[in-house]
Amino acid sequence: MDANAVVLERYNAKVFKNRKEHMLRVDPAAEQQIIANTRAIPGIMTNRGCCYAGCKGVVLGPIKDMVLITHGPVGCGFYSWGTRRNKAKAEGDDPNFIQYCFTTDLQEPDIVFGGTKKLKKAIDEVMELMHPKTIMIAATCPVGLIGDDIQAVAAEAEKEYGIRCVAYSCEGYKGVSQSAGHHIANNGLMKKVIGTGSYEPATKYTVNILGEYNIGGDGWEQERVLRKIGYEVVSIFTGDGSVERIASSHKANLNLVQCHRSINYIAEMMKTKYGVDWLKVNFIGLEGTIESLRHMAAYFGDPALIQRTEEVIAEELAEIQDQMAAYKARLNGKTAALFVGGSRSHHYQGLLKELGVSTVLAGYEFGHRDDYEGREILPNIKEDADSKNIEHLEVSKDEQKYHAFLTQEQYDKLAATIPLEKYDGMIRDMAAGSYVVDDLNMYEADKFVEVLKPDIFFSGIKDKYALQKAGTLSRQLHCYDYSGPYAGFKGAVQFGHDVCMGYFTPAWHMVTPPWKTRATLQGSVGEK
Ligand code: CFM
Ligand code: HCA
Repeated sequence: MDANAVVLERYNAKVFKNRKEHMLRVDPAAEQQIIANTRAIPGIMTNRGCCYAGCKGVVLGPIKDMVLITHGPVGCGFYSWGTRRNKAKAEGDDPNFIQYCFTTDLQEPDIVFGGTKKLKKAIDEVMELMHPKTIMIAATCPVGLIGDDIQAVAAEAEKEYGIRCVAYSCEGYKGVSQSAGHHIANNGLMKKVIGTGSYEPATKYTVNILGEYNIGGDGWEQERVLRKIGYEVVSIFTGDGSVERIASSHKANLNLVQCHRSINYIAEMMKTKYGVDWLKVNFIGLEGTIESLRHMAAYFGDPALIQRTEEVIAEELAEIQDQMAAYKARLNGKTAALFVGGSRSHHYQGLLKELGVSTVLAGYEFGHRDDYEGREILPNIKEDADSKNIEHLEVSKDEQKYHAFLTQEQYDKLAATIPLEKYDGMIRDMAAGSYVVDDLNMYEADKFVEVLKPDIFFSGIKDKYALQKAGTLSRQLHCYDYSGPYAGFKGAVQFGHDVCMGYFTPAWHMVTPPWKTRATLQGSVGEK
């Protein structure tokens, strides 16, 4: 039986035709394609967020030493206040503004007469109360509709206060999901921040971790292991991030790309502008972590570094092997469905396999085709909805240079042996017969659960409780249900612990939901 066909059966012809293209059943013998990053059908309960969420919430939100002002009605700032678990610690006497929420609280008169005065006033207040060195401004839908010139306000603030002030036109309606917001945020960082810093790395083996937002402390765990080996992490984009470090990130020798979806733009632009190579890594799962560490060591090519890498791998593994084996013994043979934003549905499959759990269904809210199909077979993705609307950075030929650290010959040799600037995509890592569904909606999630009966459904806050009330364990892969870290060696154990804890506490099976015993909606047609 084809689960996709069962799910699609319910739809009318038009919706059927649209949704069919967003689903497939994995066949490793075929080069499979999927439609992604297109507009959700109006009326369908998509799980996606908006452009503002991707720019303000995801990419800029975790930068701790700046004030981020939401220019718009109060709801956008308020509902994006403290909802993502991007942890951050203050460094020395430097400020950490992460816990605050700043918004201009636009009202009807501002919509009629313009909101720039209020924005200027907000900047004045922020300067008086917080004295940040950097202010960033994120626009919400009405700001774009009424045409407030936020760039001009930012330029004025830079002059008046001698600070860095960057405005982002990331109105929620732009693009088709959070993804457009990542792109806008990346462009702003590239134009106004990266390349301006004066921090000088102390060692030769310097890296940035791109697309790591320190959810539940993941970035800290990665940094712990990297430091132990002998790397210096110049900056993390943007988990526990600081403008100061991001500004100096061009001085690192190698960019590690954890979440390809949200930050491949910066990796590309830094390659073009500063010659910094990038390497796709995955620090989720033991195999992923080990492979990533080995690729990094191979990139730098120093025998001492390669040896130290192996020592650290052996040491870390020895510490956790027994615990991993104990969790595996309990979880072996279970099945999982994964539906997260644009990279975790792929990244977690390896870790689950290490715990004996196989993936029967996986999908992204807003992944692009390269996230599903890999990027080396899709050099020019025509249907990239973001690219249609959003400017790409132009970098002059003069600015391009190869990395001083490697000769061209060395570079070519390395690129041929380790997967520099490549990404394999999710489909090719999945088992034959498993399902891939893009932009899954609540009806489809319910139906797939009915047909495939996964033991665990990894998802987010929007569907967690509906799934659990219907009897399926659901763990949140966005916020880790307030646990974590899940990255690296120690994180793998924490993940195993949390999944076991959830699975062997079958609370939801013990309650009979009211809709199983009585009608919850009643009425009759035609009566007055
Ligand atoms: Fe990248 Fe993310 Fe993700 Fe993402 Fe997100 Fe997130 Fe996510 Mo939520 S940047 S694509 S826009 S890994 S916030 S830290 S958990 S949907 S899978
Ligand atoms: C976002 C943020 C989010 C939402 C999580 C969820 C996050 O998309 O704007 O839906 O559970 O990780 O916090 O993805």
